Amino acid sequence: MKHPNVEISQEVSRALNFGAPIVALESTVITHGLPHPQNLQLARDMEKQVRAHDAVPATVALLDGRIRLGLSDAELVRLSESKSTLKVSHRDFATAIVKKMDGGTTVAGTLHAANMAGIKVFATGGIGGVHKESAFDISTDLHALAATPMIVVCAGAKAILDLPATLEYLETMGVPVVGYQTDEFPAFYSRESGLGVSARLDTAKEIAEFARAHWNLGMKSAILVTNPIPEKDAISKSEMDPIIARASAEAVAQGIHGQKLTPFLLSRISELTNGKSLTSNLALLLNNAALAAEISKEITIRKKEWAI
Ligand code: PSU
Ligand code: MN
Repeated sequence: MKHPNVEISQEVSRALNFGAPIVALESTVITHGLPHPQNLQLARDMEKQVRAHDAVPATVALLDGRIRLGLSDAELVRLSESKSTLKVSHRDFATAIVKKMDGGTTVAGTLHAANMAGIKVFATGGIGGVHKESAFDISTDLHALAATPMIVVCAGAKAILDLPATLEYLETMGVPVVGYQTDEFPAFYSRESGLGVSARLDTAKEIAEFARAHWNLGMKSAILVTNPIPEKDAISKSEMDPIIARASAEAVAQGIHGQKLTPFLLSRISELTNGKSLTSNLALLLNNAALAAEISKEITIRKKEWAI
């Protein structure tokens, strides 16, 4: 793929040419989701985890107004240290390009860029969704999931969101919500939410076959694979609920909304749990990178035969 605003690293380019397994990684988690220096550690560990599972990581971000897929270590450092990066969802790409800015791509932004390059699998922590604090705050992530044929591995969505409304929205938009080895939609820090998924699948191979069946029918949406946080790192819903309610009330009281809302809630929750939520966050991200790599291997083995 050649595009004047897009630059793909040599390693990712080569993997694309050879049809080798690739996992796209987002970068809002680095620029706006986690504090320094844990964000840098995480960015490095995500890449390492993908490699340990025999796939090539493609961290997506904007640097000097260029859409980049595959970053060097020095570029990860730069992204993790910068205080003036843009949070890049669909409507922000052009801003970053004309102003030659650095930016972290959200789930929506990463989906768009990775799909342009022909990557099929993407690992993240949690997707954006329908917020509780104001009636029209619905993340672009949901629209991007409806319109982009990729497999997105996440740990569900944080209970900072209105989870029933988020799931209703995904249903309306025709996005399959797959539970990996679970019948329950996971709620990020917690394995439980009391909400269901549209299908349960137990292996990476089954997920690849599911994607093929979905796309072969002409469906254009993503497949959202929800992978519960490992048991040992989970925080129970009853422990998280009051903390989330408090962070949410503070956001309303301080008039925080729009793009700033998610980062505010994430950092307040980390403070209110004395960093316990941060440890969980890192663990689930690595768990998702591993599953995404396994799925991308299953996809690439069959890519030619399946013509996807
Ligand atoms: N949820 C998390 N951690 C995150 C995000 C969401 O638990 O870091 C980030 C993701 O990059 C997601 C974005 O795509 O926030 C959604 O932001 P908004 O709600 O403004 O669309
Ligand atoms: Mn929003």
